[in-house]
Amino acid sequence: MAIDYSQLIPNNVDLAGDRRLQRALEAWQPHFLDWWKDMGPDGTSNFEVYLRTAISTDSNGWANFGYVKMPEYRWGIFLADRDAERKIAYGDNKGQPAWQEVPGELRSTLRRLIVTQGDTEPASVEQQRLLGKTAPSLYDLRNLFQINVEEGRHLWAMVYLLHAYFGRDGREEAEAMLERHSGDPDKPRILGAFNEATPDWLSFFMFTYFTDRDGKYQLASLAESGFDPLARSCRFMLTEEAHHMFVGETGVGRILQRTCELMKEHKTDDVRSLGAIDLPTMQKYLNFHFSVSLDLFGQEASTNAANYYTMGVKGRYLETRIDDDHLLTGAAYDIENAEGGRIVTRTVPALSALNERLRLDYIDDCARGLVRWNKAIERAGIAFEMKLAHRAFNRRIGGFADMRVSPDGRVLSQAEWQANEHKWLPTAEDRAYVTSLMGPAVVQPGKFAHWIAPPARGINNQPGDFEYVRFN
Ligand code: BYC
Repeated sequence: MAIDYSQLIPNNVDLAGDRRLQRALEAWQPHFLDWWKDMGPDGTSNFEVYLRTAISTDSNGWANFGYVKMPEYRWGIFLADRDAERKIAYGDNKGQPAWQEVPGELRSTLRRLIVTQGDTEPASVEQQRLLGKTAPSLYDLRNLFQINVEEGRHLWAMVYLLHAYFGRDGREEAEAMLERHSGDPDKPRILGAFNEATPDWLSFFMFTYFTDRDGKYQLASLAESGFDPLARSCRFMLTEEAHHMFVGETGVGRILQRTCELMKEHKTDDVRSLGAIDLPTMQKYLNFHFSVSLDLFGQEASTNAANYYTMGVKGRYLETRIDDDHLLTGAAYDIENAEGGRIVTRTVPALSALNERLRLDYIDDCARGLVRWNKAIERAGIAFEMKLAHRAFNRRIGGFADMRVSPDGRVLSQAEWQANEHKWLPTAEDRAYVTSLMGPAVVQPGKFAHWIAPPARGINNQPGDFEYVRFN
């Protein structure tokens, strides 16, 4: 379905056909733009950036490239096409037509999920606000801005749902989305990982690898929602999300590549003396971002998750491809959990284990990128392996939150943890070192900061010295 760009708010939901909704969203738009000015990428209002903008939601139209002045980016409302035959695939309402309106009894549950999802989007823009000042290249700067504008659009996607389907409460929630801020002690963002700082590009790449991947899994679960407008919104958001994880995977990969090149060339592990990021420090950043992202899946055993599923508001990853009854009422599932200070495997009702199951799907997906990174390290002839920490490591949410566990899954005393934490998580000194490498931004086309290798190919197949950002 083509997107109408002649409107103040580009959309493919026939906004012009609903004047009240259109006016309400047009009243929210300046608040969003004020927020972008205050909390979005710092000092970029004159930049022209080679961005991709969706002109339709099908495979030909969603990646249309051209220079855009960032504040003039056309944030809009794009839903994947409607399947008029779509049925709810699971839970008590399995087989019923997908809902086009919010069922009264599910109103607060759905609103809460939409608000939680929406809140993460501006949060990540806020977290990345200063990174443009230290970009390692124009290519990376452009990718940062692409991610920022799309996260802004993902906020629009959720705000549209709130305005269109949740009346006054929804409008209030949409305002509150711009009032909470990442890391604000009084009005923080809802989920933990979105209140952490993203102060440097190693953190940014780890964030886009691990935390955006939570986005992929949560959006995929919400794409199974019985509430069809939510499902269609999430389906389109997923197409954009893939690029964010690509930026993370290749970003980490390029730092690794540079480090390995220097290790080989100078026959040393001490690449800090050569101005690069050593492999153990990268592992520590990985441990941090992986563990913080694992928390985003919630409790291992969750009645919320069971209720979402039974009610038909949030499914499993690729629900319709799973071969079972899609009710799960009698089914059981094994999960690792904490009991009496030990990690034990327990069999629990499958319905209550849905968060954990999604987390396990996510962990498998995370592991795939590590295989590729490790192959590159191996090809360089270096004996080092990046590893995913045990999922009980460094947790704040769920059964493991009160335990101390090493990256290889050993339960530790507090004293053992304290004695070793500096080996597993970035220390203040590690962070200071990584920060010291950052900036000023490298802005000559085709040039890259010393600590990162160039990408294998350009965006939209542009040449290596392409001017991805014009500063005017
Ligand atoms: N931090 O029964 P549980 C993305 C709360 S990322 C703080 O397990 P549930 C993106 C929980 O709210 C994807 N609180 O809860 C990425 C609950 O509170 P109440 C974001 C937490 O509901 C990068 C209590 O603990 N989308 O898109 O099953 C850049 C009990 O927990 C946390 C979504 O998350 C936490 N980490 O699961 C940009 C999808 N975890 O009820 C964007 C929508 C749990 O006791 N959200 N709690 O007050 C959900 O599906 C669920 O809310 C959660 C939590 C999976 C997050």
